Amino acid sequence: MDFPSIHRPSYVEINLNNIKKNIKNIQHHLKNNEDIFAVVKADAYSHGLVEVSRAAIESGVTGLCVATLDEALTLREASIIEPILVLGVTDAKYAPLAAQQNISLTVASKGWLAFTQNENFDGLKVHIKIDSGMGRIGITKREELLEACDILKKDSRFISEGIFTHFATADEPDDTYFQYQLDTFKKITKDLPINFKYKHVANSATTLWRDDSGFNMIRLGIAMYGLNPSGTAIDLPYEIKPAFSLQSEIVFVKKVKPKTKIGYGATYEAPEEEWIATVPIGYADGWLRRMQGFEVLVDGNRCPIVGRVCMDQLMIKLPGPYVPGTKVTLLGQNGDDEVSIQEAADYADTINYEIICSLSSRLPRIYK
Ligand code: PMH
Repeated sequence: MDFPSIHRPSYVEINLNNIKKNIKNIQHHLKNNEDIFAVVKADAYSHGLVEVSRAAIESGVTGLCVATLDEALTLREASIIEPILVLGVTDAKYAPLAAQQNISLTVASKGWLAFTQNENFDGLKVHIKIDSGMGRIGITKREELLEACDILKKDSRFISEGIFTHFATADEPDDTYFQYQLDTFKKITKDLPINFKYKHVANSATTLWRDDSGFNMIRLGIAMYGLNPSGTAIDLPYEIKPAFSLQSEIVFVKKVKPKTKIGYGATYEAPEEEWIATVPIGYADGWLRRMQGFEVLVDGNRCPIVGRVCMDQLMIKLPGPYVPGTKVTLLGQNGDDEVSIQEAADYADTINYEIICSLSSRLPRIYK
């Protein structure tokens, strides 16, 4: 359900210019001049599906990747005509809808092709998915792949557009398993009876750090949003800039006496007289309960979140009296300081992807 709370001062701010610059910069560094498909699944990693897709297309990407047919249909409804690939498994009964909307689907097994036998469609573009070691979806055996190719060749309802795989460890310093997957993919796809327009393997990490020569398309996700796919494990080879910040405002301030308790469970007790502010954002917005104790920025000052994060509100300790309406930055720059998405991810013991994807549609997305 998508009903942002716009009469509340909490919002996500998206700098589309940074996304555009990141794409241009990454494109500039491509060694094989691959086509870029921007990965805009999950509401463009929470940045806004349609807005990011338009910005990415303006920056020269060739196509878009989504996770579900619905995400693809939303893009078509927004008059986006570029190629779209659905990366996940789509029920074969929707093959006619996908074909009619010129949406490319993933073929993850020979069996899926059989399921389409009774469906009435024409000109469905497909990409065969090879499971080279991710263990998620895809064909693992050369025999099954050859049979799938055979069906695709004979059945004129299909347009064989691509063949691809996905790496499980391209973001790790040790490249042993990456090489194993790459070799496996090359081996299984050697001398196929179909000449696919696109052979693609690269996610952001592969694009940034690995040699994937021999392929002609990349699926660019997290790096386009300016975040390091490895977290902090591998340094970025060139600069990319985050586009995402999370802002709110103080809506309530009080000076509390020593020993005053704050929040559910009364887990925080003010050791001395303190200024405590309430900020209207909580775990229902995706600002997780485990962010208790993490810091937000007020007027360039780091202020700890005290007491438990509630569903819609949280409390912070101020360095002094600030008035309601004062800006609170939960992610991003404020004054001379910055709370990075990576810092939040490290605190929450997760990855930067999850911090942003968790932020719910109750938070309006505002574009710069
Ligand atoms: N291709 C596929 C098949 C993917 O699943 C993803 C991201 C990408 C490309 C882009 O990866 P990047 O953002 O690292 O560039 N998929 C996921 C996922 O399923 N969980 O986290 C990222």
